[in-house]
Amino acid sequence: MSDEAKPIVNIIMGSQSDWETMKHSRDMLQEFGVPCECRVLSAHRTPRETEQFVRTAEERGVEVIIAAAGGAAHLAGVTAANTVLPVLGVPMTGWALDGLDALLATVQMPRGIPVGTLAIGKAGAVNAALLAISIISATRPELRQKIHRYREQQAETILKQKLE
Ligand code: RP5
Repeated sequence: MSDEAKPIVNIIMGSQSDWETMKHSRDMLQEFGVPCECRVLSAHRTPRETEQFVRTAEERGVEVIIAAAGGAAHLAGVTAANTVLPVLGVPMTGWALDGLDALLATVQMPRGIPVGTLAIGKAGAVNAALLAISIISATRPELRQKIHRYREQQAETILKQKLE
């Protein structure tokens, strides 16, 4: 899979201020060679454009959408309401409640419209990409192999760590 190929994963975020965190998601997808498209789209500030982008994702060949937002974070929920694709929500740290607000807003979806919610901030951004890769690897054995190698390398790194 090359970066030139059609995006399989979309990463959307409520503001450009989320990019510093969400580029870790993009970087992880790139590391696995998974084509993605990243956009700033807000549930509040650009509701019509968000809906249009999400509603057309399936026909564009997208298989997973990662949605990141901070504060009263509705983006992942609104995204999930407009597509049957798996939606992975990443809560962003914020000005007053340090991401707890976004975590609760993203994770507490009422029954019927699921959002898979990751951790707040960078860990969530990285893990959203890894989870997206796991999901799409169900039909891509070469990607499954890469996940196995990634896990092995990660374990080797940990086992090599020395304490002073
Ligand atoms: C949310 O509000 C965004 O996802 C961002 O995390 C937060 C702050 O946005 P800015 O005021 O920095 O644009 O919609």
